[in-house]
Amino acid sequence: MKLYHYVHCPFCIRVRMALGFLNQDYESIVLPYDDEKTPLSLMGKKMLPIFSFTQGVSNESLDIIQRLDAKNLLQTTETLNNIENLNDLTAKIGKDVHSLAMPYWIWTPEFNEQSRHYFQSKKEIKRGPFKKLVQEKSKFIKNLNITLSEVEAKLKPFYESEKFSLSDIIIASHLWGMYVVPEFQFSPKVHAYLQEVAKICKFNYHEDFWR
Ligand SMILES: N[C@@H](CCC(=O)N[C@@H](CS)C(=O)NCC(=O)O)C(=O)O
Repeated sequence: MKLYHYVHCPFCIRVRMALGFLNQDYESIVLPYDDEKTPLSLMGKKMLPIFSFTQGVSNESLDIIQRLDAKNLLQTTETLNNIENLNDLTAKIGKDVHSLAMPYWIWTPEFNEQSRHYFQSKKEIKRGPFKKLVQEKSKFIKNLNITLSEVEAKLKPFYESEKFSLSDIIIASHLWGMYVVPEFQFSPKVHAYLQEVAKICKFNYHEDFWR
């Protein structure tokens, strides 16, 4: 089984965390962000993650996890029943996290000059110049902290539950990016939650990031 992914991508990270939790071996293939040919030839669109099962290929993170978690060890069924609320929450988190993290992600070893230029030009169409995003950092941090205080209030100790589930993977995947943003600090409770989730999923954000 093969996972084609981008190291920074929260949707790809969902799958990596689920694979870690489920102790599934797989081949990790990190694609350069400007490689259009590989995803187009595998799936007909330029979008990762792509997961190649022994039978069939999929490129929707939640479809991949649903198939991997056939025994529902991640409470995938229950999580997918509540997916609209989680999608709203991750969209809200993603808006601020991406504006804050993207200008830093492009300087990590995942990118070279060409892929950095490709990524930045593409993302600036939607979000505006990265320089401006960095200048407006405090606005995004303020918004994110409001959202995170709402998340924190729902940790029991996992998201709305005493039991770890796919919901935690979905939320944590969107938050790792903040660990590369200077001047940002998670509250002690959210930081402890993320570290616990990482342990459960045998996931090391920095190890892969700075490789
Ligand atoms: N709904 C998809 C979303 C995946 C997605 O948005 N992937 C982004 C990276 S984070 C992508 O491949 N973007 C390609 C591009 O914009 O060139 C999933 O959950 O897997």
